[in-house]
Amino acid sequence: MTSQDTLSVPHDFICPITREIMQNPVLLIEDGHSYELYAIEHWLQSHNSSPITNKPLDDRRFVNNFNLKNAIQEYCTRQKTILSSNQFLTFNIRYSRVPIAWNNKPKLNIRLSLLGSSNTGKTTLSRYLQCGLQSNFVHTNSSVTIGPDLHFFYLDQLYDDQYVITIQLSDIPGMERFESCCDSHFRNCHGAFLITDSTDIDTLERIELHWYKQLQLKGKEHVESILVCNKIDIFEDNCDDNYRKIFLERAEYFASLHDMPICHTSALRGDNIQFMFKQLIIRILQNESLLQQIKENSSMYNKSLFRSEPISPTSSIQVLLKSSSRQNDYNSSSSGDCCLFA
Ligand SMILES: Nc1nc2c(ncn2[C@@H]2O[C@H](COP(=O)(O)OP(=O)(O)O)[C@@H](O)[C@H]2O)c(=O)[nH]1
Ligand SMILES: [Mg+2]
Repeated sequence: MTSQDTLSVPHDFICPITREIMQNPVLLIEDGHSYELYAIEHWLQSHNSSPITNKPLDDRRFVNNFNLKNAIQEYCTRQKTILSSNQFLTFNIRYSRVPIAWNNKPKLNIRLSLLGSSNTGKTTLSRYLQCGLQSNFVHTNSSVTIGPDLHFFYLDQLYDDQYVITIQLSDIPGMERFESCCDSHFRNCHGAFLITDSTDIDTLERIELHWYKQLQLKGKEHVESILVCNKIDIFEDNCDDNYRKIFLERAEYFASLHDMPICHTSALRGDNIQFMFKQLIIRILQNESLLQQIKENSSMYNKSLFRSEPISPTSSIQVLLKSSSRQNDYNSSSSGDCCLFA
């Protein structure tokens, strides 16, 4: 730690002589204060007084202060974790294979679902993440989602300096007649995006009355969610003030009632899409019981699925492969990677 870091550390952890965090604190018996070992030794070579009170010393003995040393070590470890997680927070979401250099690292697999009525923009949001704004693919290929579509991403920063975070995103059909095939996605997901079309208040009502309830009923106990108000571009330009006020008040009420953030997105313009994913992922990683489950699932998963040779393509992986030429344009840094994740 640099001396700049000492500005916010507890006063007792700083040596009165060196003004730095102590590594080997010793207690000078007579004045009752602790000092860095080498500093007090050096001081006593030329002084016969306490460095703090300046009073003459009758007893120049000192002893190790083990309690203080443990407290300082704990503090430094905590600080290190915070610093490394801040570095982690700069992550971007990549739609490609995990880099070859990370093949042997432990993986944590987070499962996310896009939930909401048809036509709210779920598929477009997911496609935006895959392709960015670079291609017309985002808007021209939109068709009704029939079965759950799976897409696989990873984060380009290691979590806790060691884990590769992989993301499995399920794009669930909004039509209720297809819902029965989606129960396992409700059951398994760690986080859900509750998607509304902000120009259509009925889609917010469907979140309140149906999608959120289904998630509570069928999903994990600690599942995290975010309310997404999509199509904010039309909302801003084409909806009248009165409608906007009613929609926003109702959305904010629902979100605060269930303690979830709101995210306003435009899949057309690309507004806030990386941000909404990042927010949900961070909430999941900060949720201790979810993180524990993810670690437990992933340790089995790492053993069975992560191998250096590619896994034989399933239908969902074929979806990924079909758009690989575009994804390579978007994630040019991913060239030369070799391991598929599922
Ligand atoms: N203006 C605008 N149109 C959008 C936006 N998101 C999606 N759409 C359009 O809304 C329609 C339905 O989108 P889609 O992703 O298929 O919805 P899904 O049924 O929820 O998967 C498509 O025509 C999209 O191009 C958006 O943010 N703004
Ligand atoms: Mg769809």
